[in-house]
Order: sequence, then C-alpha cells, then structure tokens
Amino acid sequence: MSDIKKTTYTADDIHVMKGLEGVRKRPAMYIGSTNSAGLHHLVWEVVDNAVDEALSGYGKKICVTMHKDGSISVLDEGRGIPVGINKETGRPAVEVVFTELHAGGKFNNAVYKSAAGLHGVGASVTNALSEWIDINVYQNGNIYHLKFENGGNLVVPLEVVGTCKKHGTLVRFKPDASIFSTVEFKWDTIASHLQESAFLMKGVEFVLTDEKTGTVQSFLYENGLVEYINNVNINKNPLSPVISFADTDEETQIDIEIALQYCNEDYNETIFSYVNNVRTRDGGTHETGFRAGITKAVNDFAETYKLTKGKKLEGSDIREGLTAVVSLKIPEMLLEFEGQTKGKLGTPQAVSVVSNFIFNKFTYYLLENKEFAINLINKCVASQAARLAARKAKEEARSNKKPKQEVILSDKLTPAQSKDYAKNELFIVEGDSAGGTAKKGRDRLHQAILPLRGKPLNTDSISIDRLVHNEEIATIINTIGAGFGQSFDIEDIKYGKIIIMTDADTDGAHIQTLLLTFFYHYMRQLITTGHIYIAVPPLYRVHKEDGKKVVQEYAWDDEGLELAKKKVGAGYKINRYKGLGEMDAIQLKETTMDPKTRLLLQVEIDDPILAEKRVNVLMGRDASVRRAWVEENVDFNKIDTFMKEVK
Ligand code: TSJ
Repeated sequence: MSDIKKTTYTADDIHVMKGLEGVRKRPAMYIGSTNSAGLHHLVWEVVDNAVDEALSGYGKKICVTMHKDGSISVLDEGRGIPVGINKETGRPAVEVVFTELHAGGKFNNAVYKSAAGLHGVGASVTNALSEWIDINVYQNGNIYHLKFENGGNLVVPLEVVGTCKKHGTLVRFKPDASIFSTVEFKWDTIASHLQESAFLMKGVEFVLTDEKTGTVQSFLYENGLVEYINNVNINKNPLSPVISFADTDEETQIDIEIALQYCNEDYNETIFSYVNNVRTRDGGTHETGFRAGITKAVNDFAETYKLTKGKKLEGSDIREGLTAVVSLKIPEMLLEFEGQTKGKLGTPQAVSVVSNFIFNKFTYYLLENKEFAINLINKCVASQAARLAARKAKEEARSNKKPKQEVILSDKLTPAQSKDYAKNELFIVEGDSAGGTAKKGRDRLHQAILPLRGKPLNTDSISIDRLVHNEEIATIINTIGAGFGQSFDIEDIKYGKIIIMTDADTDGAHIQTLLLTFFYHYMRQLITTGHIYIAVPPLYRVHKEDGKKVVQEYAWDDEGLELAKKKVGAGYKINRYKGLGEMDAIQLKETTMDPKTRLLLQVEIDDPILAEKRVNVLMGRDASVRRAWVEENVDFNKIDTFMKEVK
C-alpha cells in the first residue's frame, strides 16, 4: 500500500464532518444560493483548484466533462493532490482537502494564490453538497482513489487501485438534488467560465465535453489577453490592433499583464480587471493606477506635440472607446480585498506600480506609433468637444429663468403622479393590450406604463445611427429623461426602477435582449448602478371555488406549481399563462407589478465577456457578422445568466 498508512476511524473523526454539516444546513452562506448559480459554484471550486495547479506551472490541460448520469468531472495534469498523511489530522492530505473547510490553501504554498486560494471555500463544500464525489489521484506511478457519499461521508477511504504513468487529479461528483432547485449543468455557463480562464492563462488548454450531446469544445489561447480583446471587440471599428504589455515589478514582485484597444463609434470605457485570475468586478487600486497612467501618457504626449488646442483633456475624454484587460498576479503578502463581496482590490502598492507601468509602456508605444497616436488624440479631442458641448447645452437650459423645461412626453406614456423620481417605476410593456391591462393594474402614484408595439427593433437591420431614430427607442430615451450615449447623465433619470415586462416566451426574451443591449450600449450606468429590472410573470394560476370564495395561488415554476396544488387542495384547476394578455388587471397587479408580491430580476453584468461581445455583435456595423452570430450563439431563453432575483 505504498506510502499510505492504515488509518482507523474513531470518534475523533466526527468533528471533521461538523463543518460539512454546517454547509448543508446553510448552503447559501458558502455558495451564494441554491439555484443554478450556486450549483455552478460547486464546479468552480473544483475547476479553480485545477487552475491553481496549472498556474503554479504544473499541467497544460484541464478537461471538464458533463456526464450522462448528471455528474461532472474535472481532470488536470498537475502533481496530484498530496496523498501523504497530514501531521495535524493524522489523515491523508487529500481526505482533509475534501472534509475541512478552506483546507486547500493550507497545503498550497505557491507564490501567487489564485481563485481557489483567495475567496474559494474549497472542494469540501462541493463534497458537502454532493450525492457522491469520487477522487482519483495519479501520482508516483500509482492510482489512488477515495469516495464520499451523501454530503461528505467517507465510504471508500484512500487506497491504491492501480498503477499508471501519468500524473494529475480527477474529481467527479453528482450534486445533491435535495439541496438545489436545479441540478442541470449549463453548457454555456461552464464554457464561458472556462474560456475566461483560458484567456487569462495563455497556453493552458481547457476542454469541455457534454457526453449527452457529444459536443466537445476546446479553449486554448497562445496570445491570452490579446485574444480576449479581439474576442470581445468583434464587429467594432478599432483604431489599431490590440496593444499589449507585460512585466514584473522588481520591488513588489507584482506581475502585470495589460491588453487594450481603442475603437471608434464607442463612447464607453470597458475595463476587465483580474487579480490572480479572479475577476475584481468592483475594480480597485489596480484600475485606479491604470486609469491614471493612461491618462497621463496621452496628456503628456498631446502636450509635448502641441496636439490639443488649449484645454487639457480629461480622463473621460482619453478613455472613451477604450477596452482593456488588466491582469495582475500579486504575492499573498501584499493581497488586500475590500467590499462586501471582496470584489475590489485594496493593495495600495498596486496604484503606483500599475500607473508607472502603463505610463512608461504606453508612452513608448505612442512614440513608436505616431500615426496611431495622432488618430487617438484626435479622437480624444472630439470626445472633449462633445462633452463640453453637452455641458454648455445643459448650463444654458438651467440659466433660462423658466423652470426646467418639461420634456414633452409621448402620448403613449401613462405617467406616474409622484414627482419623487427615485420611488417611481417605469414599466416598459410588450404590446398595447398588455399595456392597457398594466395601466389599470398599476399604482398610479409611483408606476408609469410605456407600451411597446411589437418588437422595438429587428436585430437584422439596426445600425447605431438608425437605432435612436427608431420611434419606440426614441420614446424610451425621452421618457427616461436623461439623454443617451455621451450625453447620458444618470442624475437626470426620472425613474428609480425601469422594469421590462414581456411575455415569458421567445419573442419576449428577444425584446428583453434588444432593450438590454440598447441600455448596455447607450445608458450603461443604468445597468451598472442597478436600475434595470425584468418583471417575471407567473406561469401558472392554481384555483378552485370554495363555496362563494375563490382560493388561488400563483406559481413561477414547476416546483412552485406542486406547492400551489397542495395549498389550494383537492379539486383545483390550473391555468397555464401563455402571455401577459391572459391576465386581468388585478391578476397582473398581484403577480407582476405589486412590490409586495411580485418577482423581479435585477439585471447585472455577470458574464462581462459575453455581455460585451453580445452587444458589440448586436450593435456592430457588419450585419452579416451579426446575423451569423445570432443564429449560432444567442438562445433567447438563456438571458437569465445576467440577472439576480429581487423584489
Ligand atoms: F478541488 C479539488 F480538490 F477537488 C481538486 C484539486 C480538483 C482537481 C480537478 C484538481 C485538484 C488539484 C490539486 N490538482 N492539483 C492539485 N495540487 C495540489 O493539491 C498540490 C500538489 C502538490 C503540492 C506540493 O506542494 O507538493 C501542493 C498542492 C496544493
């Protein structure tokens, strides 16, 4: 039995499981939720460990396989999880990894702690929330195996089951269906996570296989971040090829990789930042440094060559139309995260390290590429001019003694009575008839209704210029009241919540996608500051007449339907709603509009690569690229990956 000591399991072992019991009692505390997002967390915990191993330089391939029995496996070509006896616990290290919370990091003294070592809760959480988990370690010519069942009970202790030449780790598990609202792994969700890792780890291959459908997809990027940008900027009009820089700061040992590209006809600034391969969705000191460095490089260049006419460019002028990926590897000693979700880098050194780095590199690049530099500065000057013009127009409007001019509202809008804008809600409703029902069911004080006739836009024919001339879109811009694009000012919005209300079918999803695309492109702050919502009408009404009274319950999914049947009791009837139009005003109010009882999804950008790419394709100049991509990639029933539930 080579180096495994025989272990006897005694009463002492019981405390090991206690931690896992806690995970089963309150899964959301560890994985955020027990819905689809939580389910996929189980996969990330395992994948991230394999990624860490590759990041430390062991193994260049990671395979994820969705199996027919509903389980999923992850295989790497690393050193294999250590199988020797851990002194503290007297058990094999690999067993500890799967039974103790946060145990993974203890055995890992890599310089850069990444995904798993940072905020990851560890593979033990995956074990705790699985029907079974099966582990094979290929190491020292042996195949080691152990298995847990029912949330972490060790049913097959570590043993050698064979010999082999390779090294690596294979972990396969089946999520516990009694814990999750769904145990169906989603190809798109996993593919997009693996692709993101592949962009960040050039030269490491990620292979995703679905045994049910026979689909296999490989992600391997030799040019990492350059391909990341090329991928998201598809269908845009770039000023130059992707520009990239990499280096390690001697003093701090902070490793920096940055890729960037400027595009015309884009006034957003899109920065994707990462620390040790974990996305820092709330930015932090590295983003601050990046912004400062880029701004100074361009400003200094413009000044040296006298390319601006007097007025100094502002940071926002310089970063309009910029897409960048900033990826840092920071030694554990210097790592600091902030914010509730730890999505913001706090490490103070990162400001100057990154700003000096990008200032030096980009300055040199500008000097070496004068034509690009001049084009860029012309673009910045144009942004500046547009910004100043917008401000001037606003100031003039204010200095007009007349009270602030009321926007002429469309006669399609049924306004809210209150002037307390933050409390007001705008419902953008699919179809005139549902609009009429919503009008009757609304709270007159705070809810406004704007019906949209049919699909507001056709993805096959939109172009940026035509878009804002589209009547439906123009009405939306006017109603929200804060301008759009460059002149959008979130301070001016007339509604605290903007709620898209469509039928729960493909057409409805199509309209949602189009509107979200529009908001993302032209009023991005509305999304990033959490103002955009999707109303979720119920799928079923379960009811019966009980004497003179009607007993009824609504259900949003099949699980809810079962519950509703029980609540209503024998003799129930079921209506299946096919659209908003089938509800009367009272029903629509109760189920979809009243803040006390409705279900809303708050739109957030959960998958930035997909969001950015989708928008660039849908809003891009080339209709044929758009059409091809839509046909191949957009399943309009899958846009839920962008949202989280709220009231
Ligand atoms: F998450 C997990 F535990 F389930 C898991 C871990 C899943 C998969 C697919 C792979 C892994 C994993 C862990 N692959 N490689 C490793 N490496 C280690 O655990 C390891 C190996 C050697 C040393 C060492 O210092 O010699 C240290 C570590 C952490």
